[in-house]
Amino acid sequence: MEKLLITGAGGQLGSELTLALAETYGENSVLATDVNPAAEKILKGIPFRPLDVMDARSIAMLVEKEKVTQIYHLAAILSAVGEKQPLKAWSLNMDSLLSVLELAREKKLSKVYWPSSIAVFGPNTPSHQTPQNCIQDPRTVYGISKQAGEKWCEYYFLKHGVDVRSLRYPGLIGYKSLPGGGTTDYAVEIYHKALEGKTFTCFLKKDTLLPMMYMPDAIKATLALMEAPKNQIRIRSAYNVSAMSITPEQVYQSIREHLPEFNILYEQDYRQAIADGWPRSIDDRNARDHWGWRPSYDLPKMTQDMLSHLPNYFPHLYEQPH
Ligand code: AKB
Repeated sequence: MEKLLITGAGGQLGSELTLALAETYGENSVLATDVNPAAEKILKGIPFRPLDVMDARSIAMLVEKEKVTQIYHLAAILSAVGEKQPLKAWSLNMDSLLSVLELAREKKLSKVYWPSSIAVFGPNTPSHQTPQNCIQDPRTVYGISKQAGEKWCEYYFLKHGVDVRSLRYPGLIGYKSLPGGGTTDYAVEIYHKALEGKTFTCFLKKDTLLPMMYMPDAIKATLALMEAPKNQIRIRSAYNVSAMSITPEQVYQSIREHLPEFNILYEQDYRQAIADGWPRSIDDRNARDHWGWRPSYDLPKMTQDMLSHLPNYFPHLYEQPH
């Protein structure tokens, strides 16, 4: 029987992916971990252990004790926070990945999942329909760590046969969890502010076009990649995946279709420079051809879904005065 260990299970992707994995493979096949013990609360009874991914020995002991066969290594410091703590971001993102890959080699784990990002690209990358293989010149520590991480994943596959798989996620938008420290976080916060009836101050310019994906699509892509037969996975660095390309103004206008009173202000900060170096759109034909990737959500469908589900997930934020 497979046993899946998830690191960073309390994070934006982790909290949703952990629930999806528990639903797909059964709660007892999943062991959620996070450095923050409070993550246990949002994981709805899924077996949980506190775990600091910087502690390689503790990961190894948990893998041994719990007979773990697969690791979903999601813990990371994202682009915006990474720029504030570059050395910490580098060591957390890289050292923990190397500990997981080494463990996978030593213990012959059956699979490893590790998320990459569009942050591997930079200002000299072709920005429209960014190809799978092209110049990558990341300008953030997060992006550099994802670029190096991709090469390490490929290396462990080629040299040691570790079945490690990865996706280059665009900005992720979901209603079940809050983002933590990314440049694309505005696209989640804007929905919260709209429902709270407050003006949203956007830290990116109104016409900043970025690739984004609704969380159900991100989960669908991850499960499909991990379920695909080994011989269909022909890219062992990380696959480009894409769903939609949108600007803050387009997100704002799509919300106003439902909440016409909603207001926005634009006040860019240091995250604008990060976003300016990232692709505008992504060519994901390899993911489509190799393992059948197809997104289901565009902007109007996502906005409708976000606005209808958010109040149930964060009811304390949206209680109406009596
Ligand atoms: C971030 O903004 O840092 C992340 C990402 C695109 O990887 N959401």
